[in-house]
Amino acid sequence: MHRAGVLCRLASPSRMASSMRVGMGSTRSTQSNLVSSSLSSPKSIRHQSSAAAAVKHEQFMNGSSSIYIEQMYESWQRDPSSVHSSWNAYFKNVEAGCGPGQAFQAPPLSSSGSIGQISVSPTRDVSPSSDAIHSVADHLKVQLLIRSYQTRGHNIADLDPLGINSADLDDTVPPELELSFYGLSDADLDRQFLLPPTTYIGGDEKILSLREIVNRLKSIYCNKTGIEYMHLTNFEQQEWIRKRFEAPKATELSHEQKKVLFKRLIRSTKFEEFLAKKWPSEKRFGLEGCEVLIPAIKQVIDSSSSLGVDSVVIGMPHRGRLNVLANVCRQPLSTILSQFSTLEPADEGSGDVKYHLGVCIERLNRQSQRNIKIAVVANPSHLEAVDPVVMGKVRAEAFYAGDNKHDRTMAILMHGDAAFSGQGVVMETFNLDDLPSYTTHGAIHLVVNNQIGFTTDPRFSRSSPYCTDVGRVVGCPIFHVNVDDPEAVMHVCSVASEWRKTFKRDVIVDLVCYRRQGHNELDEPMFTQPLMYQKIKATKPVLDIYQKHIIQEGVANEQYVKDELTKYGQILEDAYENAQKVTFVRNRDWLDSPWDDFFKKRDPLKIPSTGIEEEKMNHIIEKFSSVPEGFNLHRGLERTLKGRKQMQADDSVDWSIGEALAFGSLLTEGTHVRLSGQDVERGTFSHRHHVLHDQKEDLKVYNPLNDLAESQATYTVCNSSLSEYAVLGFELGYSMVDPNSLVIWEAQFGDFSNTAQCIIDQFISSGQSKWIRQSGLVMLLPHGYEGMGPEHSSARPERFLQMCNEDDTIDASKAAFGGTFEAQQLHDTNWIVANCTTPANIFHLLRRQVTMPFRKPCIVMTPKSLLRHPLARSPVSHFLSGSKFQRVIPENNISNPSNVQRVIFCTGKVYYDLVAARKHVGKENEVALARVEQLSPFPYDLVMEECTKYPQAELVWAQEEHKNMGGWTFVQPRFNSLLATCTQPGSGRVISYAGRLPSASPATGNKYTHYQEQKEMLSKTLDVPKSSLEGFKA
Ligand SMILES: Cc1ncc(C[n+]2csc(CCOP(=O)(O)OP(=O)(O)O)c2C)c(N)n1
Ligand SMILES: [Mg+2]
Repeated sequence: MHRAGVLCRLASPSRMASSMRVGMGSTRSTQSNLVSSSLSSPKSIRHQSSAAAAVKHEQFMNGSSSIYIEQMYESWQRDPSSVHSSWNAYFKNVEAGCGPGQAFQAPPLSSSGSIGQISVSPTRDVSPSSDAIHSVADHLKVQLLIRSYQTRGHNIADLDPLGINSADLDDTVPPELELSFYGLSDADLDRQFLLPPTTYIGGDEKILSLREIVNRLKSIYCNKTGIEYMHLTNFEQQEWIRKRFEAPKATELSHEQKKVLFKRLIRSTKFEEFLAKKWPSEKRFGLEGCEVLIPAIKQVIDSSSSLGVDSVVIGMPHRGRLNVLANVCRQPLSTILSQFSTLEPADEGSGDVKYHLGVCIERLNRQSQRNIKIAVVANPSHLEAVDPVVMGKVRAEAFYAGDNKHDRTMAILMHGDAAFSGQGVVMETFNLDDLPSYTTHGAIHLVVNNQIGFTTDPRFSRSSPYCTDVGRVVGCPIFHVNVDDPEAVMHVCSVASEWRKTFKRDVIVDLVCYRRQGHNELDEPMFTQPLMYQKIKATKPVLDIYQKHIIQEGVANEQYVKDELTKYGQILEDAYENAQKVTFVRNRDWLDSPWDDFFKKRDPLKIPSTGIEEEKMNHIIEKFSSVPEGFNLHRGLERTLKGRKQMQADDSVDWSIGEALAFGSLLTEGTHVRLSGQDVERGTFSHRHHVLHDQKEDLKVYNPLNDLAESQATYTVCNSSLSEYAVLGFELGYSMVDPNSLVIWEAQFGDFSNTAQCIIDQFISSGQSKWIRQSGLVMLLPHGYEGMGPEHSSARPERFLQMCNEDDTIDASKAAFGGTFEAQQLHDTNWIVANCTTPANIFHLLRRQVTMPFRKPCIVMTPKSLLRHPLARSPVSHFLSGSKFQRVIPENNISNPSNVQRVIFCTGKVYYDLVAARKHVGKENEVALARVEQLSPFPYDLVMEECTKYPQAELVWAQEEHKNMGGWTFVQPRFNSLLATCTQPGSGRVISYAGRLPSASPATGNKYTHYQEQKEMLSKTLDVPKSSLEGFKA
């Protein structure tokens, strides 16, 4: 076990006792082993040594003091002279066998209710001098005082540049920061104290006066930086932070660094000023009040770049975004400025407002002299929604770069104070932090904490002291810093970068600032925050403050300042002039994930075949049906694997094999496949079993699809945390990095996808249109009415269909069916919505995602009962070369189409119910059943073929979903416009509906009602009385 872990575990009296027992004469590492064994053995605890017992039962021992005393004790063990003589005496006495209260005696104290109420019984056998005892007690108190500053100093730090709000919403002074709490007073200030090993405030000095101790603690912990780190459960990490803030001069910058900082502040400030001057009535969500954000990000990037990072992905909200694009990413100023004019877009896409746009650039970092790629991910208004998308993108970038520990790839996430504490996706994203298949090994978070969210002040928008408290859950250190001290900001940013590099964990920099304007530049903040804005009006911009500071310090003179201001002013004017010459805007300039050459080699309107060679199929099924020698497989799974082989032999393979063949074939062709979601490794319905668990050895697993060939691509299948919003966002981000991949997110039940609605609406459905960003992400959504109640029946296909961009009418007389019709439809659609009924069809659909010459998200309603349905099988030939995805599966069993009186179109699992019911009522020659497997883009051409085959027949759309749900409202206008305009026989017909009535709830919770409704639907569809379905069971 890690030493730090042990120490933390000891931070309670009982654990302290254990450590003392085993620590006597033992090394730290053996100590840790012994500690765990002693903790697990009550007997051994009962027989602990008297030394430990003595300490454990001291009345002064509590959770806080124990860690100090342990430090002292360890130090004393190594070298008795390393601790004060009073401690030396105390530990000697303890080891000599003094019981609790006997090793020293503290003097009585005056203050009541304080921790200083140390009263012990008189000594018996040992009587050290009363001076020594006094001194031990006072040292102990001073150590506690130091620890209290380390723990709570931030509560009284000077964090608010306005001086009106306390950043932690509490303006009281924690009592443990007062001398009186320990029974100390001003009279003690000049007494000398040996510093404990848990502080670096002394530098080379081991002894300081109490006055100096308090002064130093105040300047470190209660000045413009508030450091929250004592919640970390790792002692080494705490020590690391202490060193970086407590050591004298730790936070100082060189003159050169100060000048760089000043120049960056000029850019940040003057950029906003310039926009305000040129476009006074445009919304831009300026950075005024937090201008230091630009130098802060740049400092994080510089430091990280020096530490080896070469790719940074940034997620950020509206505030200051243009400034970041201009001054951090160095998007050409004229390109940014041209966004303020009303110019026609010159390329595809519907575009987005300027403060949502992304960008991706690669350039030399001047400070580190290393190349660095910086991407800002485009995002919607929906605050924090981009967080998981950024994390997924970072994860994928590192994956493809082989940067497994994220040494070279990292995320920077920016947040507003209100959104950071208010939005649940923040927590969901943090929760991915340490999960093996999701971790990005730490992100750096920067909070623009302007102490307001639109018109709501923090006292009404959060219930926790700081807006950053969510980060404590995952053990982030949190650095709060007053933006009026830009040098302090630079220091925390450097420490944050170094922290991330060292510990590969998240870190938060809380920039406590203000918002000089209203929520946007057109808003009047005095309506709601009159006092705050009076104060803001009287507050000088940080550039003025810092300018004065560097001149006073002699870092720069007036002339230098003037020159720098003029230089940047000229840059802005030149850019403005250039922007006037721009005649169009290009959405492509704002692409955050460009796939430069990938599609250039492909015919844009050709969908290659998706069948595979028989040999490949045999190999995959062979692997998918076996485990390595010596692997202890569950008995039930032995049967499952055997069954897989048998299905192939019987020429009738099931869903799990169809899926495995799709993944396996892509993997062997070099395409990375990633399947993520809740319980996906086994599969919610236990059909998949892609990760087999040895029954005798913990964590020994076998993943057959990762064992297909040496040269295969990686298959990642990972059970996710119980989140939809963050995990779907993550997978979307992952899918944005390399088009040669199949990235799939599966919902436990399709219904649950609605907790990720923002990712679906704002990114997946509209992402390409807004940001010309393609994604081939697949969403697998279990769907189907099987009597499982309102929440486990419907994946809400109607919603996905309603968001399709396809026109719901067609002029069939003019449409050019055949040729490139199918490819063109796919090219134009915003996403594909499918509901497959055969293993072969899901196989082809998944493969088509990768063979298509472009990328489209694909939403698939997937089955539950069909996973085991004896008819939902495919013959081997349906997977082989020459076979392809069937957008419509026509009726194939009717020999004489003229007998057909009714053609039933349907989609998904209801098909099998209809097949069985049709047989039950003996209508196999009169009723034709056609399956629409791809609902969107709507297969007009194939649907027309089906209608034309039966020109006299009635056309019915059957569905098990309620009338206001399912596919009906989507297909109805399409069928009818097709039939109205086609010139083939049977034109002019309309399609009628057979299914459940409209409803507010997706499905009944009552099994009986479910069966009644299902029977009703079947009787309507087949046009038979309900009584004829008596005894029928689907
Ligand atoms: C999910 C979501 N809900 C509501 C809004 C509307 N909205 C836009 S900005 C804003 C206030 C944000 O405050 P904060 O996070 O502190 O950022 P600031 O604007 O202060 O920089 C709100 C409520 C939004 N954009 N996203
Ligand atoms: Mg805010």
